[in-house]
Amino acid sequence: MTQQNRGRNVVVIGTQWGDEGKGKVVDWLTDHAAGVVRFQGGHNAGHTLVIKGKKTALQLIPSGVMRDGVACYIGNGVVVDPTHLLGEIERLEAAGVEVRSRLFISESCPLILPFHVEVDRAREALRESSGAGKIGTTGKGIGPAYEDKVARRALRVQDLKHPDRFAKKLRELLEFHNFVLQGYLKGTPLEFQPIFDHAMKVAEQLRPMLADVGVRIEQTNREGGNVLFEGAQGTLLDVDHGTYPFVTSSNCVAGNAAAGSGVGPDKLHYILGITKAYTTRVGSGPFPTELDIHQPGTVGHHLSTVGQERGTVTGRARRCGWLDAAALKRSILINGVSGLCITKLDVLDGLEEIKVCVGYELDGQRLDILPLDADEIEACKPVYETFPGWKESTAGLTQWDQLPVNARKYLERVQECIGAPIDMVSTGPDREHTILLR
Ligand code: 2SA
Ligand code: MG
Repeated sequence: MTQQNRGRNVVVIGTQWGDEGKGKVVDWLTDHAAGVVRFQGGHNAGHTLVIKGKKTALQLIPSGVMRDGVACYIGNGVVVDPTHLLGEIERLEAAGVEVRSRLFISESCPLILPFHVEVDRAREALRESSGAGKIGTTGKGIGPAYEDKVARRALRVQDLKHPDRFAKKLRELLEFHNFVLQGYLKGTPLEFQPIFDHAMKVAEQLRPMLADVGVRIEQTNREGGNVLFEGAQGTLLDVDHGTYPFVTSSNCVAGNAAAGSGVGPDKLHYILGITKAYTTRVGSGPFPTELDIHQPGTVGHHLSTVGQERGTVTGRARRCGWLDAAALKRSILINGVSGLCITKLDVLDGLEEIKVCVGYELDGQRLDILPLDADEIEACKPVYETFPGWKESTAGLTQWDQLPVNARKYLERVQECIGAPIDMVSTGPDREHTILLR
C-alpha cells in the first residue's frame, strides 16, 4: 500500500451495501495521513471505531478525528445538517477530542434542514401505504436534501454567512416543501421563524470552520502530506450503480471522491475497497445471498449475532448473507479497486462450511456479474462454491501465516473469483487487529 509515500492519496470505499468496516480501516491508515475527507452522504453514515477498547460512533465527521493533529474535511459532496454537525462536534469535545481547530467544512455543501427530515419521513409513509414499499431510509433527510441540490434550489453552507440571503431562500424553499407536504405527502408543514433563528445560531459556531476544501487538499499534497478520502455507505447503494431505487441519494463510488471534494481525479492514487467477509444490508431491496437471521442455530443467525449486525445510526437489525463475489466483481469494475481489505473475517470462525456466491442463474442463463436491474437481481438464484470452515479463532491475528489454512484457501479463492488482490485483512475492531499483505 502506498500510504508511506509522500503526497499520495488513498480512497477508501465500501464494495457492498455499507457497514463493511470502513471507519476502522480509515482510522488505521490515518497513521500515515495528514488529512481525511468525507466526499458524499451525510449523517446517515455510521462509522464505528474501537480504540483501545473504547467505542466511538461517528456520523458526519471524518474518522481521522480520533488521531491528534489530523485535519478533517467535509467536502462539497456531503449534505450537512448543521444542527447535527454541531451536536457531533460537542459530543466529541465532551469526550476530550479537539475538533474545531482542525475541522474544515466546504462552503458548497448543501444543507439538510428540518423540512427535509419531514419529507423523508412522509415519503416513506406514503410509499408504504400505497404499496410501493419503503426504501428503508435512515430518516435523516438525505434524499430530499440531494433532490434540492440537483434541482438548484438548495440552501448551502455559504448561505449561512448572509442572513438576508438565507432568509429569502429559506422562505422560497419552505413554501415549496410545505406545499408538497400539505398536499401530496400528507405530512406536517413547518414554520419559517424557528428554522431561521436556529440556523443563524448554529451558523455563528460553524463559521470559523468554513474553508476551501479543494485548495487545502492540494496544498497538503504539495507539502508532502497524504490525504485519505473516506467513503460512506457502499457501491451497491450508489444512486447510479446500486440496486435502484433501493439506494441512497449520492454517488458512493471512488470516482466521486474527486468531484465531492473539489480535486481532480489525478489526486486519487490508490483505491482501497473494503469488503466484509460475508454480506449485510440494512433497508429494503434485492439481496441474492440473504439468509434467515432469526432462526437460532442457522448461519444467518450466527452472522447477525456474532457479527453484532445492527445499524449504527438507527439500531435496525441488518440483513445478513454469504459473500457475493459476483456482486463484488461489479464493484471492482466501477471503483477501479487497487486492492481489497477483507474485514470481520473472525465472524466466520467456527462455521462448519462457508459459501461464496460466484454467479447467478437468471431465466435459465448463467451470469457471472451482478445485473443492473433491481428486478432482475431479485430474480437471481445464487450459484455457490462451498469451502470447509475452520475451528480456530482468527480474532486479533496480525500475520497472514497465522491464519488457519482453510481461511487462507477461502480468501485466495475469493481473490481469484473477483480478480482484485487482497492487500489487507482485518481480524477485529481494534486498530491493531490488522494483517497487511502488501
Ligand atoms: P438514506 O437514509 O436515504 O441514505 O437511505 C437509503 C438507503 O441507504 C441505506 N443506508 C445505509 N446502509 C448501511 N449503513 C448506513 N449507515 C448506517 C450504519 C445505517 C443505520 O452505519 O449502520 O444505522 O441504519 C446507511 N445509510 C444509508 C439505507 O438503509 C437505505 O437502504
Ligand atoms: Mg456503518
